[in-house]
Amino acid sequence: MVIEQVLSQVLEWIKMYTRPINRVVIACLIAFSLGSPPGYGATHPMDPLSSSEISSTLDVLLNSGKVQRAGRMAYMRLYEMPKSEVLAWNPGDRFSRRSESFILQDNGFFRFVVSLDTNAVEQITAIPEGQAPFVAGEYQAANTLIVQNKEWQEAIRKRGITDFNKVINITFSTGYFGDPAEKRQRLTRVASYYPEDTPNFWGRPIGGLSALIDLKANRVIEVVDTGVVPLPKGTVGYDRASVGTRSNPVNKIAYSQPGGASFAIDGHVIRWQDWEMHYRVEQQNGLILSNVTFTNRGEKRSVLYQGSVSELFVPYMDPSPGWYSRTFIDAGEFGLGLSLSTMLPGADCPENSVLLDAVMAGVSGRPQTYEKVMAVFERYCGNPLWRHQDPITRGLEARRNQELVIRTIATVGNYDYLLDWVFGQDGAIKVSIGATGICSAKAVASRTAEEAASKGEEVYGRFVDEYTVAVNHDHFAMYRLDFDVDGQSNQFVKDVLKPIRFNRDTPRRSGWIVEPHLAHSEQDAKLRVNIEKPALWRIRNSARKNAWGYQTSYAIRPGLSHISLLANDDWPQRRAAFSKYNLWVTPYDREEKFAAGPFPNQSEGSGGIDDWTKANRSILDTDIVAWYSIGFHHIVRAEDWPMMNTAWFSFSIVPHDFFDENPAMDIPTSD
Ligand SMILES: [Cu+2]
Repeated sequence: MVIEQVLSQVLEWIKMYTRPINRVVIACLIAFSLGSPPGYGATHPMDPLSSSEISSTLDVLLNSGKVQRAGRMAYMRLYEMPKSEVLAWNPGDRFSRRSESFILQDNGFFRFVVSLDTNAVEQITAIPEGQAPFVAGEYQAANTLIVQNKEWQEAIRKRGITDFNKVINITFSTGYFGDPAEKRQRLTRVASYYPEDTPNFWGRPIGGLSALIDLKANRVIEVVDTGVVPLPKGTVGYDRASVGTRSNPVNKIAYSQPGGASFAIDGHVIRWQDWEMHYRVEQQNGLILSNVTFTNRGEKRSVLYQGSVSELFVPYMDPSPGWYSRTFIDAGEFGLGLSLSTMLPGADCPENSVLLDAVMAGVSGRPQTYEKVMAVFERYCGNPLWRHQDPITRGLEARRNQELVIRTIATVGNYDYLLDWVFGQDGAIKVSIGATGICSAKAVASRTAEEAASKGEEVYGRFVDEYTVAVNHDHFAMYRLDFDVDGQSNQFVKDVLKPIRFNRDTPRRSGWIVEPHLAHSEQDAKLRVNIEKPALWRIRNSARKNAWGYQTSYAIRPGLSHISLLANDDWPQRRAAFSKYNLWVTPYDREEKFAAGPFPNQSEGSGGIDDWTKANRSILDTDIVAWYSIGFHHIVRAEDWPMMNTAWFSFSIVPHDFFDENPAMDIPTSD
């Protein structure tokens, strides 16, 4: 190892030229500056905290005397080394390890940075804005409070339910609506369900009833009863016993890869053909990919330094008392990593998937294993990557499109989100989110839309069953894409397709040309997908050119993507302002990872991307981060009930003059 050789040479030099006492001091200084060996099993600076690192962090925190024993661990995660150090790191080199813990205590919400090299608390910061996500135990606490509340019991009895323990109470985040007094409280709004004879409680909402609870004061603030509504009785079960099996099944298709997987997982590094990437799972963002490179002609070239979901905003459109606050900011309020679901091979992912566990700190700060929450697999969907038949010779060449997929599934309440990163042999990455699960519904007094027409009960949603309206809503998934296209000096260019009129030298009258617009600062790069004014969005290296004289670049190719229609002065929109644009570009800042701010639970909306970009910082010829929002409006339909089929939305990151030619010309044929 190079560093050790250098170190031993330096030690020789110290022995020769210094006195013994100085030798010790200098040797200590050198050892300290190089970082002590991790000793916790991490083999890469981006590795997630291991079980032993989580345990050590907890020990250091408890022994420091600066943490309340009754404190609750909201997040504990790797505190990344500075980017320059990670990039300078080579396998085998030593590196420093730090953890970052966010602890909910009686006296506030605090961040602790712990050095795992020195086992010391290095920083303690009080979190000024926003609150911790919901932590384990709070759901149960809210349930206990509500079930014992006399007013709530009375409201439940009025609805003909006598056994309170058969009511399921779900704790929703409350958002923030401008009352500063709420900042001193830890709020949840509880909705109740009465599943009775079905395993699907989401399909049996109790109408007209909700309650607001302060989890800090352990008290029910208010029970809101706007009147009794019939209990829905629809057939909403989705297990085999409820839905049966159809009489005309299709034959199963089996996946097999006789030669075994062609990817290798080495620690947390995945290698597949020309691709290499590092993965880890964290409580807030879920899967984080780092150091994504593509090797071309023997050269390992950087594409992304890091990519992950940053936030997921799901506002519902019903303004009524039990519903107006349902404007979820899922990563920050519930945690996408904390919501990861176990995967079922053969349905959630192919049978040949490699399923991986994740270890994260639980609410007590101790390590917890989340089993089979990540799938890595290769797939071939029967499509050619490219093909052509020569019209004269009839010679046919075709190549199969085989891809590498890294998948996690986050089940956040009623919704399940499949979160895919799909790597192609052509150097492209497709990023997809698939929404499935159960639509959120309310009970209404009318049986069907015809009955409701005069009452306006279906204005904000759609009847999907008797006395049941599934409420319309949006999903906005914001991705953080820290591009390093051939290194860190990058620029953002928008190639506008400019319609032109031709002069009289040609029979043609019109066409379009490409007009590049180089973005200088953040405000130049707040963009929306616009089919009437198409443009190509590219992250381009400042200097490097391909063989044909073009700066190497990756394009962000949008898919169908909507933007938020909420008003800018509406609190939910202020809190998730990122949803007003499909694309943002910012200069790299290691602290800027969460598009709606690091702690959106009950936050008023500061500390997110809308705030950062107000400074209109330069994004020219520097390290830049692109933020892409996949947005979709969900007008619920009958076919989404009782279970919604996976609806996929995606965008791609595509090499654009990054190579000199199609890098997938030489992939094997099918035989
Ligand atoms: Cu939806």
